[in-house]
Amino acid sequence: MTTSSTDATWPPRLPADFTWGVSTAAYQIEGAADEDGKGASIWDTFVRRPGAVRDGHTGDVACDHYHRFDEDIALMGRLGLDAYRFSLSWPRIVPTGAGKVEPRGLDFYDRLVDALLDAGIEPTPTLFHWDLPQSLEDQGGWLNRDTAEHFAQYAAVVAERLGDRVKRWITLNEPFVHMSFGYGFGVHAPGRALLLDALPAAHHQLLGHGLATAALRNTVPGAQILISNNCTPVRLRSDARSDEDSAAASAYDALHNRLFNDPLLLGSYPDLSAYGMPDPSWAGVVRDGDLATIAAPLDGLGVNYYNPTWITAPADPAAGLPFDLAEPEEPYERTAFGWPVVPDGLTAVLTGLKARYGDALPPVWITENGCSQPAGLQDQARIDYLSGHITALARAMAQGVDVRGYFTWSLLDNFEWAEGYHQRFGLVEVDFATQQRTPRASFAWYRDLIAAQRS
Ligand code: IFM
Repeated sequence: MTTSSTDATWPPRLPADFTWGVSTAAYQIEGAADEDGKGASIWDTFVRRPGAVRDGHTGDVACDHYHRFDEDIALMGRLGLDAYRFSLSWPRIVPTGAGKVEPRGLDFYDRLVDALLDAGIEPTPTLFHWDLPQSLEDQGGWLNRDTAEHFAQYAAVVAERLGDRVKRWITLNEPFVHMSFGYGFGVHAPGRALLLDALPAAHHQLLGHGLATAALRNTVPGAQILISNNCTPVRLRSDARSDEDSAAASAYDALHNRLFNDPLLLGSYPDLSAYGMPDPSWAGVVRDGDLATIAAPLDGLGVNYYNPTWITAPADPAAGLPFDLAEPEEPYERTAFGWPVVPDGLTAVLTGLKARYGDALPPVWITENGCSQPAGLQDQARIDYLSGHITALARAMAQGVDVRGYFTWSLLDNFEWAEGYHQRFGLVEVDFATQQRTPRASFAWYRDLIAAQRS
């Protein structure tokens, strides 16, 4: 196996039944945005807003995976994957989000699941990866409690159709990012800049998770149910350690990490007093019984990790948020996106989860980790990124964290939200003009790593 990892512990020896996978999402790869009865999603709408996405890129065609999934599964077969994490497009299955089901949408996922199983790859669908049906957004989206109920009904529909073959399910992808980027700052769909008034979108997503979990358990005997949270270790600059800075870091941790992990694993919300919560509006959002629904037992916690977040006290405390985002002073390597490469942040996230939740922490799955790098087939920087992070997760396992699987983001270069096609996360390069797929050096590296783990 070729790797340039300088870590003496490379390659780590992970358990024989450790799951190796890749991750994708529907809007980022499928294309076929208006095909076979699919309804519009908030991303179909948002990409048409002038200036919303770099260079006006859209996911209309993306990787054309809808028509080329056989070719993509063949690539997965060459990698020797155990599992494939993808997302189901809610508006492809229930075009207006509630009510009438589109059989052609279900047929697509039926074919995809069968093809994966034929290739010996375990399908691991995510029910919601940010492409809310536009009709539901027109009624308030995740700010409207009814969306949680509709989500559970949609979960029941897909469980009924796929549950005889799909056993591992992920309800939501990164509800923090959807709440903050989509409803808080408006840089993702649905493009609403509500700041703290976005908080109900957190609760309603979590409620939707809890209701969908019940629906899946009713329909799929032995279902394994996860949720994928974006987790970040919160760090202070070494030159900024005042009490105010520490308070700001704690407030950020509460918003990014604990707002989503505590209700799932402890059945309570963290202290949000730095945000003026609870206030009457929040109290009206969280109703009796909701937290018990949200805290229904999970079979696994999905962790998506990319980098730590540096925080300082707000320069202007009256400006609205109790923290400012900061830059680290350390000269970390950066991905093409500009994100610092900090593998030990993954060890910190995992051991931090164990320290906070103890026995309440179910087995953990790294459901996303990867990096954007410049176009080109020789992507040694990606190999270094991945080997560093896999070493970091092995270190957390050595410290007692039960990690069951690792899914690289991503199989293919794809539509990277507000960045359009400018950020390339793929083990496989995609020429978007021809749809030609060409495996990169990291593809062979990941294939060899998986084979070596099994030998
Ligand atoms: O592409 C995204 C994905 O949709 C969610 N997690 C982070 C990835 C990289 O930004």
